[in-house]
Amino acid sequence: MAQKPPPPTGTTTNPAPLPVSRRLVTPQDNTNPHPDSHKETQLPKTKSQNPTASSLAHAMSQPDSDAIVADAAAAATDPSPAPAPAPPVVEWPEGGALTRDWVAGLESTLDWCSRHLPGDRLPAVLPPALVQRLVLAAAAILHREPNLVRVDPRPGQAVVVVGDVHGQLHDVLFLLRDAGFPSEDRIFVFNGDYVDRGAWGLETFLLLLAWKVLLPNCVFLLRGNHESKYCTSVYGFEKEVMTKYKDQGPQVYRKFLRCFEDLPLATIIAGSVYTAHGGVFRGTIVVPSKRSKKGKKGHKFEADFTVDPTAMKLGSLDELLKARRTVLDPPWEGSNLIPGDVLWSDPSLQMGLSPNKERGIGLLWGPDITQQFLRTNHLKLIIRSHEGPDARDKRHDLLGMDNGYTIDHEVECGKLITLFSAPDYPQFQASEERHNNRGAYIVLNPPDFATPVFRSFEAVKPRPAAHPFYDFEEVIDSDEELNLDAMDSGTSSLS
Ligand SMILES: [Mn+2]
Repeated sequence: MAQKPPPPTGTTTNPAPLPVSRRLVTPQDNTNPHPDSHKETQLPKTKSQNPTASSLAHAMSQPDSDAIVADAAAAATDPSPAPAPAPPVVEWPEGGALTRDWVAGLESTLDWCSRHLPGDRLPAVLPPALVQRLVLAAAAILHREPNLVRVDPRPGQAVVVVGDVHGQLHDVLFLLRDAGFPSEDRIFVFNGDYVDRGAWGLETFLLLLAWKVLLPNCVFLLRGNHESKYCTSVYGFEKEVMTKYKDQGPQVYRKFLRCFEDLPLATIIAGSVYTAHGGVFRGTIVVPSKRSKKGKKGHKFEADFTVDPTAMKLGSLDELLKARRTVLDPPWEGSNLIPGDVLWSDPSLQMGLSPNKERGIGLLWGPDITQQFLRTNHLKLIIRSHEGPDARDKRHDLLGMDNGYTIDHEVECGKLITLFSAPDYPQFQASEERHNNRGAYIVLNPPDFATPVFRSFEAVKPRPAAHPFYDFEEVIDSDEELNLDAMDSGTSSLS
């Protein structure tokens, strides 16, 4: 049961060669980010596109050499060459409902801003009122979802599962495009950790929220441990929002925190695949009440067992559904432990359930627990995220995250997979030596959805220049150790 899983290369589909769409994110290309756009995400014809940009795009889409020569000549005589025109201020669409064109426009605007605009000038293009309206619209939808969302694809729909993205906007743009964008054909399930570490957490999360509002039944956004007050105060997102939105920052940040509380915790896809950021969770311990110590006739008797608060059993899906997820920081003590377990736990090759001492919150669980969880719930796969190449460097029992995923447990009923979607992570590193990891996403295809197709991808390079929003040299060791005193345990204190 505890056998070491085979190396990933032997068990995966080789990632396809990078498609033409890589051009989406190369700097010289940003005037027309969708030259060969997927039909559902065609950008509206922009009025502001200058002749150089459109002829360049034309040349890039036409392999014919005469066309390139002709366009190059036209460009040479163009008196107003290159610099990309600033996008218009983003406004909520007339009529109130988001459209595909609007989301595609937002996407290219965010991409443009990340390349050409200092962060603190973002409000000129993305007004704080617009940001708050989008966050609130998404939060209203997320709030109505249960802790455990049942994702039931319609006939023909495939499901794309995505792991941590950590504010690496350009890699997310690439991933969405490479995987085919959310649509009637394609559901997306994101496993959390949208913000922190990377320089564009706000842009990344907003874009995903826009997709959620546009297609609430095709896009599912789960909570990661970084969608919390504590993590965002240490790993950059809070400072990012304050830097970009200045006076309006506190108000905008509060809206984001509220939205984090509304993010659901887990999905079950097509009845057979469980996904969550960290993983499985412990059951609620029921302490017998005084009343239950009385016999039927009211005679007191000594309970013939004692409850060991450290004894842990695997939780049920019913318990997961009943947990209270509206907490700024999932508590590591008390009676509401399920959210912290789901968001912070890690697999291990040691059998059983034990406290996750490295992290100070959540669990470690072994292959026997994976088997028990799959069998009890009639599942075939667990897809969790949460461990990047840095975390895996310290886990000597588990495989490295070089390809963006690992198969950690293979048991009778199925597999446990870790999926990480931020390539070349973290964006800011203190040492010259980078992990140079690839990111990955998983495609689950009908009819059974239980045979994952892995797609690994390289980071989009070069990344636009950006400043970190946290002291990355001091917090090298990511979230492995919590400062429990700094965490806001218990209920939301937001007004
Ligand atoms: Mn995480």
